[in-house]
Amino acid sequence: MGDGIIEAMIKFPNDFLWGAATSAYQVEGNNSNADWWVWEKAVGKENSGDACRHYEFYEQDFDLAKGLHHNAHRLSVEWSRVEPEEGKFSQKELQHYCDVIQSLRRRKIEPLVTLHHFTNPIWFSKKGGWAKKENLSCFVRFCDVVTRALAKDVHYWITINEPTIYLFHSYLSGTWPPQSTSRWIAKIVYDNLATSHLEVYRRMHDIYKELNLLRPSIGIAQHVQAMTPSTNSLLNQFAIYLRHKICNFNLLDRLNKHKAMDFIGINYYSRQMVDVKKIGLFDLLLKMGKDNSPEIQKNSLGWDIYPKGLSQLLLKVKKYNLPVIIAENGICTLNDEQRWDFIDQHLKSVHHALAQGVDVRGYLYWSLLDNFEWHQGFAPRFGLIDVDYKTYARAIRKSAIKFSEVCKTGVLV
Ligand code: GCO
Repeated sequence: MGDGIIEAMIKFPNDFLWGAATSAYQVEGNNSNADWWVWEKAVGKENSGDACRHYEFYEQDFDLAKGLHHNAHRLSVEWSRVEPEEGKFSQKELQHYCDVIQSLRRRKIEPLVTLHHFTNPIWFSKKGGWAKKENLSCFVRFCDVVTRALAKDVHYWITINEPTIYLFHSYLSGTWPPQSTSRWIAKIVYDNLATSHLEVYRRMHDIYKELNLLRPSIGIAQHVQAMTPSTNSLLNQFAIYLRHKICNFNLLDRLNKHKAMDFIGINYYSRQMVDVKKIGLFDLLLKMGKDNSPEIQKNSLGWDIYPKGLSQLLLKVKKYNLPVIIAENGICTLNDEQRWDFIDQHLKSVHHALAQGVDVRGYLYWSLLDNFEWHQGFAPRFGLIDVDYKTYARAIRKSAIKFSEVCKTGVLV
């Protein structure tokens, strides 16, 4: 009987992490030593500029998060700030991130720190970036420095955000810098990203031991997509099998084999409608159909909203037998009721997975603030908090208030 009642009122575990996620380049502003900074100007994309001026306003932003009952917050350390020139670390910028973490701690908000979130220092890209194996030691050194600086106040770390998405946009589709489209290079980059995680994971654990600190929890944030077939053809079924294996789970399988994850960060937004008519790698892995049926809602970028896909994927992740944190889940929309509906439906989906025994430890909405959505600029509005890009005024959305009730009580009504 008890279980039935708990299920009906949708109660999350007591120590659940509740909050939102951001990344440095998207919110801080003026990350002028990053490769993206140069690239967005060179290609004439909307510039990130001052972004949300979160670099200056982080205290106020964390006050807002605290007021919304968040007990966790995900942020990233901008490599190009901390190491603007190769081998020269800025004490001032390291101190800035120490201050940021302290300011979360003072508010009793658990920080989750990402070490790489899509951007690189200009000097790193000039050396060939992730395509050169000999460059990996640069990233490892940066992680070493940041770990030593923040270790005593940080328990949760994410080494690399969405390696497969970074790989896809930067090294396959050619949408993001360095706009490479060579499959050969992409394979090298993929291996280099995986190798870096393994190396950094080990080093970070060693540093914590050396500093006599409690064992940290180190993971990766993996972007996963649900898949539904346009028809139940064998080809569609085969494509779905391949896409799960290659795009969603290959990296996790690989890192898990090395026992190099203490938790799995899951970033979930949407599903793919799989519509394959021809055999061929491109069609099998990338061919998409469109679902224009009225019951499928879309966000303002046209991505399908598919809440049950989240629990389907969480059930697949159960095989790793590791704690899971939803490191990103969110919607860009100008309709705030749609935002709340999205959060509500996805939380129900997370709860469904919890009830099936998936060890989900937290949910971080993407994002705390409206922010710079990469090549899409500032138009997509993902924030719990609206940002006026003329005055930088923040306005809490109604969806944020509704979400804050769940953060406060752990109950979804
Ligand atoms: C990603 C990133 C974020 C995005 C968010 C919305 O998933 O691509 O982690 O930087 O802004 O996902 O697209």
